[in-house]
This record gives sequence, structure tokens and C-alpha cells, in this order.
Amino acid sequence: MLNYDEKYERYLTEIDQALDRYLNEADTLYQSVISAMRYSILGAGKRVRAILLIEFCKACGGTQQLAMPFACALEMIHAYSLIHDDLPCMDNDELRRGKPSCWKEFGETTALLAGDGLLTKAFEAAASSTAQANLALRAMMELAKNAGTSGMLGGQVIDLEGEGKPVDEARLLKMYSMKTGALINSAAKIGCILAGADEERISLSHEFAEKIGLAFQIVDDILDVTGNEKILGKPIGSDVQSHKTTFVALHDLEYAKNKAIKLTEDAKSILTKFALEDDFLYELTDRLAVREN
Ligand code: GRG
Repeated sequence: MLNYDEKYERYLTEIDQALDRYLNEADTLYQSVISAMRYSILGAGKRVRAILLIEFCKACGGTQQLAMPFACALEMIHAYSLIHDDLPCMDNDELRRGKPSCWKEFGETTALLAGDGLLTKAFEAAASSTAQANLALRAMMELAKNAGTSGMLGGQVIDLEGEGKPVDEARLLKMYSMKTGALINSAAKIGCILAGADEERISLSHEFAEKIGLAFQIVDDILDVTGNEKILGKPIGSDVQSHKTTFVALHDLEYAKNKAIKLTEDAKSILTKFALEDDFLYELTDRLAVREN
């Protein structure tokens, strides 16, 4: 049996190969946008959402092959959101995943279209699912809702409209659960849905994902103030100033660290209700809390 790192590496390779196949359009007349899409999605990113989707599909009796079209769709939607989020009209970020952001490399117009292209391609990939039609349709609905106004996009609006204003905890948590949590949530749920899981398991996967989604965002906030310092097992520095309202800004680093640990432990206790083939999901849940990027 593969150990955690070997299994993770294999996932990265196989997800990349599948994405590469979806993004292989040879028409030279519109290669600029295909190049920008490939540049933004291939060979980088932790693939947390795709891996979660595949793992939950397997945990409910499905296969990687069954999960892959939706796993790729989710990564495409995630990549589109990052491309658009980096644009000068939004966050104006020049770097993404250790290299120039899409708009910096290809210009704003191509980057805008590359994001649109990935969002659209996501539904093309999802529609190539070999799952039972009723399950694929339900998964598609889950994907659309979690990516759109009632999910990630809505969360982005709440975030942008809160800039420069006092943000209370309720609003912050709502924004997190939509902007970051929704896609993570859809990953776990879609994996279960595709495998034909019963409602109890789908709802357990939802509970699990709510917890790791929030933990993931809190860790992101912590990394914002601590640079790339590990949050567990090392003292946390507090030298870097954050200018936006985050979980860390509302509380403090120690509280945020403890909250992330508690959420991680609670999430792992939900995993005990699934018949998992190995410890991979437990380990992944832990590592999301100690990640450095
Ligand atoms: C433009 C509609 C629209 C939405 C943008 C996702 C997003 C919403 C903005 C990105 C900014 C941000 C920091 C969001 C919080 C979620 C988050 C931590 C995203 C980064 O996800 P990772 O760490 O990235 O999984 P990789 O590169 O590993 O895939």
C-alpha cells in the first residue's frame, strides 16, 4: 500500500493528466486563451478540492474514475476564481502559485476570458461524467450552487462589500463559509453523491467539510500574519500587520490556532463514521492545518 506522500503525489499526477486531457484543444486561432487556461491550472496548486472529492467518492464505494470529471471541474472553477480574484479590478495580485498571475503574464483581457473559459469548461467536464444520470445531475446542481451567488461568488461579493467597514464575526463566518467553504463542501458532497451514497453519509460529509473549510480559511488567515511559519508545533509570531478583518484580527493568533486545531479534531471524529480504505483522509485533514501555503 502507498504511504501518504506517495498517494498524494500520485493524485497530483493523475489529476494533472486528466486536466491536461480536458484542456487539449488544438485550434490555433484561439490558442492564446487555451495557453492562459493551461498556464493557470496545470502543474500547480494543492488540489485539495479534487482530492477530497475523489476520497469521499471512494469512501462511499465509488472509484477515482467515476469521480475524476467532477474533480477536474471543481479544480477548474477554483482556478477561474483565482484568475479573476487576481485581476486589477479585484485584488490586483501580480503573483499566484509562485509565478506571475494570469493577467500579469497574458494581459487582463485574456485573463478574464481564461477564467470564463475554465468556468465553462468545468461544466463540460462534469457533463462527461459516467455516473448515473440522476446522480450526475444532482452533482451538477451542487457544483453550480456552490460556485455561484449562493456560494463562492456570493462570498466574494460579501467580502468586497465589507472592505473598509467594520465586519462582525457573524458576517465574517458567513463570508468564509461561502467564499472558501462552499467549494470544499461541494467536493465532499459531490464525491458521495456520485457514488450513490445515502442521505446520512452525504450529510456527514457536509458536516466534515464545514469544519475543514473553516479550519482551512482560519489557517489561511494565520499564514497571512505569520508568513510561512507553521501554526502547530511552533510558537506563532505576531509581527506582521494585517489590514483586513480576518478571524485572527477579530480574535488573536492563539485563539485562531486553537480554533483550527479543534475544528480539525472534530472533522476527524466525523471520518470515523466512514469505512475508509486507509488513513489518507485523516492525514490530509491534519496536514491542512499545518500547511505552509
Ligand atoms: C472571483 C468569483 C470569484 C471568487 C474569488 C477563491 C476566491 C474567490 C478568492 C481567492 C482569494 C482567497 C484567499 C480565497 C480564500 C480561499 C483560498 C484560501 C484559496 C486558495 O486555495 P488553495 O490554498 O490554493 O487551495 P491552491 O493554489 O493550493 O489551489
